[in-house]
Amino acid sequence: MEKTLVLIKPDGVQRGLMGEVISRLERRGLKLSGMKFIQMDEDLASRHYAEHVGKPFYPGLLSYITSGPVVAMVWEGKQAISIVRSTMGVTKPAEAAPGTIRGDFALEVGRNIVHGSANEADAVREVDLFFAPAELVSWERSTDPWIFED
Ligand code: DAT
Ligand code: MG
Repeated sequence: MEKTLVLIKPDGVQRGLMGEVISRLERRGLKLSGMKFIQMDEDLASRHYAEHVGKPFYPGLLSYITSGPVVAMVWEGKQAISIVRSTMGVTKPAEAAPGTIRGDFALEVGRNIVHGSANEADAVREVDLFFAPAELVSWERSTDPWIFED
């Protein structure tokens, strides 16, 4: 089972889309293993977005992600990383397919509602950045056999 970090960014929170985002991941069949409502500070934001330091959009990205509270979550499942990414839609909402979170609720890259880890290495690093091991819950879900074949 893979774990991946999902953030509902400040625009998603402000626009009342927390339930919508959580609901889509939940209905898809992914399993929640951690969740917190936090205000990211500059230190956490710069560590989270370290790969983007020096890019032209970096200052705007940092002020956006620290502009209000976010929901940080860990979702688990077979291929959870790519499933979250495809459920979110591509980075630029104008190009995101309708039916995806970004394709249904967003228009601009600087207000794209959600974050999902891009690959296995990023997922491990990002989950570790936002959650202590004791904050993650490993639990049996009675519907798992109806979602996962084995
Ligand atoms: P993603 O969030 O889909 O993983 P990313 O890691 O390439 O995308 O970039 C992180 C965030 O930075 C992205 O959600 C929005 C912002 N961003 C990326 N490319 C951008 C661009 N060309 N102009 C403005 N903001 C951008
Ligand atoms: Mg990314």
